[in-house]
Amino acid sequence: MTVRVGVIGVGVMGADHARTLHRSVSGAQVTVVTDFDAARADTLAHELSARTVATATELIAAPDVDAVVIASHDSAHAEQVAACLDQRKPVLCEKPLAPSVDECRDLVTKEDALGLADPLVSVGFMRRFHHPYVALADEVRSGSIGTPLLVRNSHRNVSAYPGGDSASTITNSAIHEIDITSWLLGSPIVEVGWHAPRSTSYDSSRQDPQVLMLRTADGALTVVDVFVNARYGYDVRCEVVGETGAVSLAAPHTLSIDSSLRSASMYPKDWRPLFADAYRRQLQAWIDALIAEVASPLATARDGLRATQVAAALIDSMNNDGATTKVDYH
Ligand code: ISE
Repeated sequence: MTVRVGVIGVGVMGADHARTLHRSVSGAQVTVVTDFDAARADTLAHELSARTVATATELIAAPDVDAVVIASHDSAHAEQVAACLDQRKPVLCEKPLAPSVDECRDLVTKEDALGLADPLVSVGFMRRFHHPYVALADEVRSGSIGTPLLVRNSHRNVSAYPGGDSASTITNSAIHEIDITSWLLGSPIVEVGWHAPRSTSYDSSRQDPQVLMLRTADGALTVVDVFVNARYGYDVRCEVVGETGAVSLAAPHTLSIDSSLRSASMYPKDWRPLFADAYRRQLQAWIDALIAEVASPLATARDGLRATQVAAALIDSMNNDGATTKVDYH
C-alpha cells in the first residue's frame, strides 16, 4: 500500500519533509503540495512529480491525498489541523501544534469528539526520534547515573527567523526542550521561571538569549538557555546530572579540522543536518503506522497541548518579571 501525502507549506521544513518522503521513506508518495509562494510550490512539485493546488483547504480535501503534513507558519496550524479532522485525514503537524493553549485545547476536544480508536493528529517533536536523545533517555532510565537531579540544555541558532518575538522564541524554538524534558524524565513540568541577561544587539525584536527554568513533578530542575541569534552555529546540548553520574549528548559537530597547529570543529548552519535522520525516522514511523492501521508512535495532540501549556506559563513568567509560575494543565 502507498500512502499519498499532501504537504502544506514548502519553505525550509516542508520542502525537506517532501523530499525525505519522496526519496527516503518507503510506502509514501507525495502527490500534492501547496504554498503561499506558488512558484516555490511549482518548482518542488515538478521535482517530485506531484501537483500543486492553490490553498491548504483544497489540498486537505483532495481525493489523491490520504494524509497531510503541515509545515506552514505556526499561526496557520490550528485551522489546518482542524480541517484535517473535518476530513478525517491523518495529519503530521510540525511543532508547535499551535502557539496558543485555546487553539490546542480545541483541537484535542475536536479529535476526542470523533471517538476514533487511533488518533488522527501527530505532532513533529522529532527529537524523540534522534538516536542520541533516545540513547540519553535509555541511559537515564537504566539507572546508571542514579536519580536525575539536574538537566542542562542549550539551544542556539545562527539567526532568528524574521517576524518573531520573545514569545515565539519559546513557542517555536524552546518548545523542543519543553517536550523533550518531560519525555526524558518521564515526569510532567509543573512549575517554570523565565530569566534574561542583557539582550544581543543583533536583534531588536526580542529578548535574546533567554534562560528558562523547568521544574518537573519528580523534583528535578531543568535549565534551558535558548539563544536564537547566537551567530556561531547551530548548537543543541543536553546534560542530565544524576546522584552518581552525568550523561550528555555528544557535540553536534559536522566536521573536525586539524591544521596550522590548530584543531577546529565545524557546526551546522541550521538544525537540518543535525536532525536529518530523526526527521526521516519520524516520517517512516508515521507512514508505517498508517499502513499497519495502528496508532501513530509520534507525539500526540495532547503532547502538543501540554507543551503549549508549559510555554504559556513561561510567557506569563516573562510578563511578570520572572515570577515562578505553576503550569495550568486544565
Ligand atoms: C525551528 O523551527 C526548529 O524546529 C528547529 O528544530 C529549532 O531548533 C529552531 O529553533 C526552530 O526555529
